[in-house]
Amino acid sequence: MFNNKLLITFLTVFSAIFFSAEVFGFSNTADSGWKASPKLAEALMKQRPETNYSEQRVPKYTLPNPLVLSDGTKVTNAGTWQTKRRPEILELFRKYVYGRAPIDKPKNMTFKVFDLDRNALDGLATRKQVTVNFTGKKDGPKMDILIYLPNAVKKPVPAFVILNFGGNHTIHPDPAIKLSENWMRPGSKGVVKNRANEESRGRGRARFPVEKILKRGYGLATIYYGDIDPDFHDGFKNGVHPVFDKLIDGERKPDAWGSIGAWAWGLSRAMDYFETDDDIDNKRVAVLGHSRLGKTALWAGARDERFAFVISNNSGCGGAALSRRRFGETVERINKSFPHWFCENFKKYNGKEDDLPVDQHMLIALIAPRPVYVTSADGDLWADPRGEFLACKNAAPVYQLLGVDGLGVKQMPGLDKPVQKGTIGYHVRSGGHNLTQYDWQQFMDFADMHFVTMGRN
Ligand code: GTR
Repeated sequence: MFNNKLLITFLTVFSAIFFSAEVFGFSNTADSGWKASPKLAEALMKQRPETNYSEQRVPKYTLPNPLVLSDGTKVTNAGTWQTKRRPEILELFRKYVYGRAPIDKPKNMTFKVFDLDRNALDGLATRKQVTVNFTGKKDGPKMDILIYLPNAVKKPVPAFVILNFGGNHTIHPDPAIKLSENWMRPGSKGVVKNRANEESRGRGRARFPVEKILKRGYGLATIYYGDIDPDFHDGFKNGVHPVFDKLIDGERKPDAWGSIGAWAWGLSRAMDYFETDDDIDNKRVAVLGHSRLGKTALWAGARDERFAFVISNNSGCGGAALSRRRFGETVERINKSFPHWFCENFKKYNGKEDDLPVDQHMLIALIAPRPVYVTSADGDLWADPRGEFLACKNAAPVYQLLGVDGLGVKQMPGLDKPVQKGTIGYHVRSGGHNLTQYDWQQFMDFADMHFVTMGRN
C-alpha cells in the first residue's frame, strides 16, 4: 500500500516536471538535437531572399518509398531489393538525375605507374603515381592517381580514394608529386591563366591529413577531378564526354551523363586500377568526396558496388540532402548555376521536386548494406544539414531489410555528436562548408569499425 502511494506520487511529480520541461522548452529529450542558428538563417535570407532558410517554410512533402516497386508491390526481402528494386532506382537516377555513363570499362584503357618510391615522406610511405589512359591513345583523355600507402602496415592495405579540386600536387608539399598541367578553376593561389604553378604545391593540405591517415594504417589515393572533366560548361566538348558520348543524330540525349556522372565514372576507373595493385586491398576501398565531389562520391558508390564504404562530406543538393525540402540550394538553383553537372532531364524538375521519381534518401539506399557516412556543417545551411540527416534516416529501412543496423537514432543528433552505432554514420560539426581533420577522424573511426569486420570475412 505504502509502496503504491510512493510510486504514484513519484510518477505524478516526474510527469509534471517532464511536462513543464516540454512546454517551457528546457527538456533535453525534446530539444537536444541540432537546430540551425536563427541568426545565421536570417543573415543568409537577407543575402539571398529567394532562398529558404526557415524550417517553417519547408513545404509538406511525401518521399517516394524505396521499398515499393514501381508497380506498387512491397519489397519485403533482400532478394527482391537486390534483383528488382535496386536496379529500378539506379535506373531512375541514371535517367533523371546524373545521366547515363558507359557501363563497361573502356576496352583499351592502360595503367602506367610512372613513379614508385618505397621510401617517401621520410620512410613513412610508399608513393605511386599512375596514369590511367582511358582510351590507350596517346592524345586521349587521361587521369593521374597519386597514391600513398603506409609502410608500417602489412600489404594489401585498405584505402580512401578522393577526388581533389586543385590538382594532386596541392594535397601535400611533397616535391615529387607531378604538377598538374590541366585546366584549373581560377581564383586560387598558384593558378595563372587556368594553369597551376609551383606556388600551388601543398595549397590544399589542410583537407588532406596524409601523415595521420598513413599512421592509422590507411592508404590514400587522390585524383584531380579536372583530369576527368574540367568543371565548366563547354557543351561537353572536353574531358571524357566527347570520347565516350553516344550521340544520336549528332545530339546528346536528355539522359546523357553530366560532369558528376563523369567524375563518378572516373572513380570506377581508379577502382579498375586498384584491382591490379597488390598493395591495395580492393575489397576495402572507401570513396570519399567533399561538396560537389561529395555528390560524386555518393553516385560513384551507388553505381559501383566495389566501393566498400562511401563518404559524403557536406554534399547538399544533388548529394545527400532531400530535394523535396527546398531548403538552401534547390534543384532549380543548382541546374542554373551548374548546367553541366547533371543530365538534361534533371532540369525538368526545376521547381517541381515533388514530381521527381526519386529523392536523395534513395541514393543512400543504393549503397546498402555497405557502410555510408554523411556529414553536415553547422554553418553550411546552403547544403541543408537537416535534409542530409533525413535522407540518412529514410534510407535506413533498406539497410534494416538487408539485415544490418541503419542509422541507430531517430532524431537529429546535437552539434559535434557523431552517430556511429549503425551502418549509416552521420555528424553535424561546428564550422562551415569544409573538409576538416575532425571529419577525417570520424571517417577513420567508422572505417576502423567496419573494415575490421570486413577483413575477417
Ligand atoms: C556550390 C554549390 C554546391 C556545392 C559547392 C561546392 O557553389 O552550390 O552545390 O557543390 O559549390 O562544390 O563547393
